Amino acid sequence: MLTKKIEKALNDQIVLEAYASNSYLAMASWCEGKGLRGATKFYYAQSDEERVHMLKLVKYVNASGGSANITAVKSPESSYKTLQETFEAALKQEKAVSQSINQLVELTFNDKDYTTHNFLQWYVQEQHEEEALFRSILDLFALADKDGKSLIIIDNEIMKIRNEVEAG
Ligand code: OFO
Repeated sequence: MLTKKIEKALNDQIVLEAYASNSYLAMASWCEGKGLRGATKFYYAQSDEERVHMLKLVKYVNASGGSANITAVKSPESSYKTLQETFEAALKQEKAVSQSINQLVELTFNDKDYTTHNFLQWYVQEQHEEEALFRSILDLFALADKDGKSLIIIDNEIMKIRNEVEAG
């Protein structure tokens, strides 16, 4: 059974995951409009993953005697100047989500809710992987500066990275 405090914190996290999903959807749409096939595929898939993260929380809250609230989510940023800017914004967003997960973990530990604490470990690991993924893509842009690689090469690399993620 969730305490009211933890139920609220989990509901806040549901909103964050929904926002992350919408935000990647907006980035996918922006990339699609620019003909960037790799980044389009990457962000559509990322948006789907964030929706799965949201659903896991919704189901956990409901299965734990709480009520998952589905609320309005603020509009995501939808205009960018460059592809690199989308990945910088994405990494910033992932860092904010990681911080929120860490606060949730701390809250469940302090309240001795070890079931939720255990449930959240999956998110801790996921955030670690996602931050690393976005950093590795931003590294490509740093390389491009030095070697003069074109945007299309970076986009192909992003397609390969996404395919590797899907292949596990
Ligand atoms: Fe939900 O995994 Fe990142 O944000």
